[in-house]
Amino acid sequence: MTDRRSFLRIAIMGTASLIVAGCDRISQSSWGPKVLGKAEGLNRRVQALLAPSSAMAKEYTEADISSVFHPNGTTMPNTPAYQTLMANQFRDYKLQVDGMVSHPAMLSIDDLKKLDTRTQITRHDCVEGWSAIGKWQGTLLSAVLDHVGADPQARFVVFHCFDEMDVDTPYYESVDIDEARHPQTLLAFGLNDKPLPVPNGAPLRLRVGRQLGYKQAKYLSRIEVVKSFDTIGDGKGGYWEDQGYEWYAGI
Ligand SMILES: Nc1nc2c(c(=O)[nH]1)N[C@H]1C(S)=C(S)[C@@H](COP(=O)(O)O)O[C@H]1N2
Ligand SMILES: [Mo]
Repeated sequence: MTDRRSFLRIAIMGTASLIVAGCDRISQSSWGPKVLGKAEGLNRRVQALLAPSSAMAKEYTEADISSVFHPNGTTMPNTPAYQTLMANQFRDYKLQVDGMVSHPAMLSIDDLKKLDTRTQITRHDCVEGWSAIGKWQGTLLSAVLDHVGADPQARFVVFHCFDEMDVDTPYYESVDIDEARHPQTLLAFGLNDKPLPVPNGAPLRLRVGRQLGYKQAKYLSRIEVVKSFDTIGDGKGGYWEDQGYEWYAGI
């Protein structure tokens, strides 16, 4: 089983790295979305066999923590809303939580700290071919979903970010409810025992232990509980997915 598992994993990662050259726009070329589309079907089917929804991502020790957690993608959102919050050290920050919930809420970092929190040392893998191990501290997303009374009929959680990739196109991502309620899925406010630094997504970002780098949305402004993401962005569930990346980015 172990051999078969690692063989499949290598096969998947090989396919993924051949066709996904990085967090750039190569996938906008005409062959990109087509090839990715095929690989996604395979990846999702194989992944479903390998990783039941309760499988845990590997956790590491303090000794494994990378000395520098390389920042990538946006490292300083340039929107006025973000700049204003940053100027006041995010004291006025509130995460908006809405969509299919019975009690929409605006949650400060202190509010989030009062819900169930967790610290975990996990590895981040970017499709550009680098990894880093960090110690994340955050609130369980499942605790937030319970707090706002998420509708059991909902299927996805969408993460809206402060940074714009193009004019009026903020970064966004999504995960399904299983991934959202997984015990290693955090809204992280701390990295390596310090408040989350701006380059890594201050004041709050998503950490999903079992997914690739681009799923780990930084600079969260709002999370939205939905039944489908048809009306969000171009309807593929994330900024990079709209450019042709896979929505299911399991590692
Ligand atoms: N809001 C936002 N989230 C984002 C990105 C981004 O550009 N904007 N880049 C993604 C990518 S491709 C990676 S690899 C990770 C990088 O996280 P880091 O800066 O902490 O290394 O953030 C992801 N989340
Ligand atoms: Mo990435």
